[in-house]
Amino acid sequence: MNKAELQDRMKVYFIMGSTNCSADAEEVLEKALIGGATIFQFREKGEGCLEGNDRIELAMALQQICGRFNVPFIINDDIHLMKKLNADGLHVGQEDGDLKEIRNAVPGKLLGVSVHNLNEAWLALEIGADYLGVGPVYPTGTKTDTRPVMGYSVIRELRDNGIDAPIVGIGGINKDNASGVVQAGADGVAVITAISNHLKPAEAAGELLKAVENAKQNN
Ligand code: 3NM
Repeated sequence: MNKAELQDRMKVYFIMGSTNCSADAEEVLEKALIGGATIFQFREKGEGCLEGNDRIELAMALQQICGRFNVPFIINDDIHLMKKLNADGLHVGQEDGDLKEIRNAVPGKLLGVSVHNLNEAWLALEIGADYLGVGPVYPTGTKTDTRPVMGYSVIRELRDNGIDAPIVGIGGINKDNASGVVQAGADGVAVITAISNHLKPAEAAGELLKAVENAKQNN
């Protein structure tokens, strides 16, 4: 995938695992993709999450759904699972290990890295990250161990300093505040609950896509 295609894929970056969903995870994903989510990350983490075979089986089912929609399937922080499923990519945070080693372990796959400042962004790009996740933009109740809320400032700082890699903002993003993230310089928004907890995930994804595309047109 070239950079322009990846930038396009960042528009509505849906992330979830079974514990994030108010309904069946497979149904939620299918509806999100019908509504217009452009990329998906499987993140089966936290209290009550699936383990062992159940986790692998859910990942495989979600991967199949992504395949039907031709949407990239990314695995959060689990090189072993990524390789087992031959997923499209891996997303890691700053605490998930040595970035250079991780890059070398998944050649040819998409690699996303969560960053929180300019220095982390340069280091991630230096080792060959394909895109950056920046957050939390807004307060989020979904992940408890986040860095302090940063608003749009870091996204803007990265762009002002010449970073032109694909960027998604993350943390507390919904259809009403998504446009500010794109105006600050992000290519799109990464969300969990705005879609996973919505009664109508297709509608939620569609509204996010519309908000992002409108903001891009106005940029
Ligand atoms: N990472 P919601 S915030 C997985 O700041 C994750 O790096 C974050 O969930 C970061 O869209 C976050 O429900 C949770 O706020 C995002």
